[in-house]
Amino acid sequence: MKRMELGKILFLLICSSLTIAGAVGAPPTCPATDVGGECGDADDWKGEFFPGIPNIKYEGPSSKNPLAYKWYNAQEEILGKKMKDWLRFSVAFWHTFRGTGGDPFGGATKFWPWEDGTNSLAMAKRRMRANFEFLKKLGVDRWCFHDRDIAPDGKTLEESNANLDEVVALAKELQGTEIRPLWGTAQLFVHPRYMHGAATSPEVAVYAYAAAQVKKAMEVTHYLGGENYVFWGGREGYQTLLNTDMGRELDHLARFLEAAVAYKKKIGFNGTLLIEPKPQEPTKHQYDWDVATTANFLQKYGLFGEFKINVECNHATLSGHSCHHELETARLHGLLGNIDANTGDPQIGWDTDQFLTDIGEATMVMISVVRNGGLAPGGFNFDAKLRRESTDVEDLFIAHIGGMDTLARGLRNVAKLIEDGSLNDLVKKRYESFDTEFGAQIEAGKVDFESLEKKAMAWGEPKVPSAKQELAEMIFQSAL
Ligand code: XLS
Ligand code: NI
Ligand code: NI
Repeated sequence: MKRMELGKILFLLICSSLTIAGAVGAPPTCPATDVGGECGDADDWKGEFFPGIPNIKYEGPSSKNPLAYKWYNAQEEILGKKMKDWLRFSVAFWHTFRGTGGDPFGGATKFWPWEDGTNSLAMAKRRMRANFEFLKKLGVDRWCFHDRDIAPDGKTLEESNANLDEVVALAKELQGTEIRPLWGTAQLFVHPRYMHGAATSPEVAVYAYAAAQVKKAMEVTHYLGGENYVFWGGREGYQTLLNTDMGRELDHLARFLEAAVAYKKKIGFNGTLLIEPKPQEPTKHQYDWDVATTANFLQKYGLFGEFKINVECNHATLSGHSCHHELETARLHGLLGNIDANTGDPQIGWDTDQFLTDIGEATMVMISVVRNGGLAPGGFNFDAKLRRESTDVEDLFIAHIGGMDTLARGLRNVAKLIEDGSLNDLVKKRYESFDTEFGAQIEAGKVDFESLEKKAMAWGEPKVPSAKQELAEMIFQSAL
């Protein structure tokens, strides 16, 4: 099977598993550690969901304890800010609590002890309790969710909204004063009604349904104290242009986003609206292809200033860019709002959503974040999942600890690079010919072609210096 075909099928399977998680495969009939030993009311869980897992603490780089931070020390100050304020980590509910490990060739591999094999409302509440115990043990005070990961779809929109309200009320109680959503979003890609898109569906009834879902998802995000709201256009794109009026679909998408801006203001939600680009998967071509395409879309429709961008590293590589490129492009446009922290696999051509473990990559990511002065009110959302073969509850912790330590290490490396200063000097030196009177005039837009021609003739053939690329790489490596 061709790589991309396999990728698409895999993605669809992952997406469908978002709503039917627990119903796939053969889950255990009763939770392993259920004190009463009964599977009646799923909100009956007694005791800890993660017995034996301690609160995760910083132990420093020499620690060999897999359940400890080696580089992430929340309260430590680096470059004038606490690590926790640079990094603002968040757990993605869908991967951590709804991921099944399914792939195109096999069903679920993960059967967490608290799952009863249903997608009931009671099960949704129990899962929410597990989420908050997980966050507290990890020492992370932000989480991200889709409406339909946290509460089951009902038979009608009213019923779905009521389900959501019930779970959200519990989440609000469990959040306490410390924990908040980094962002919320609406799942507009799993249900078959969205097969042609949501805001870009040719069916007006689907457009309306999607709007109603976003309206509700914005309300609950606001109610929970969410700091941002995300639009990922999972099916806002096309499979073939032969049946698609692309101009009309883009206009519809812009109208939809305009209405979201108006509603945000109406309900007094002060969070940032974020668009998350992705070039393809599940559609052949998605409209929010990459940061530059999204920036142009916002500009064209007069939406600049109302939205920022959520850069996902694995989406960056799918669009043929590095994550660093996407972050820098967003930053230069004043659009860098949040990062979906994950990574792809160099040999697999789809969105594998792995936890970032590459220190060099993390250092480049953190270069952009530091240049941006941080991400707040955005942060780092672990849009990342355990691989199919990782099936212990403990692996959920190990994966997050690894991802957090990698980014923390990236931050420490940026501090080293800044302190050393030689990479900065190298870049500055490359452009020093513009640090002249004439160069400054060019940069100020005061030099016309005639004066440039005069200079070119006076100067003769330019002497072109080396780019010092290998030296730049050597300096960078020495900080890792
Ligand atoms: C899928 C996206 C999705 C968004 C939220 O590829 O990354 O998970 O982050 O809808
Ligand atoms: Ni994402
Ligand atoms: Ni993704």
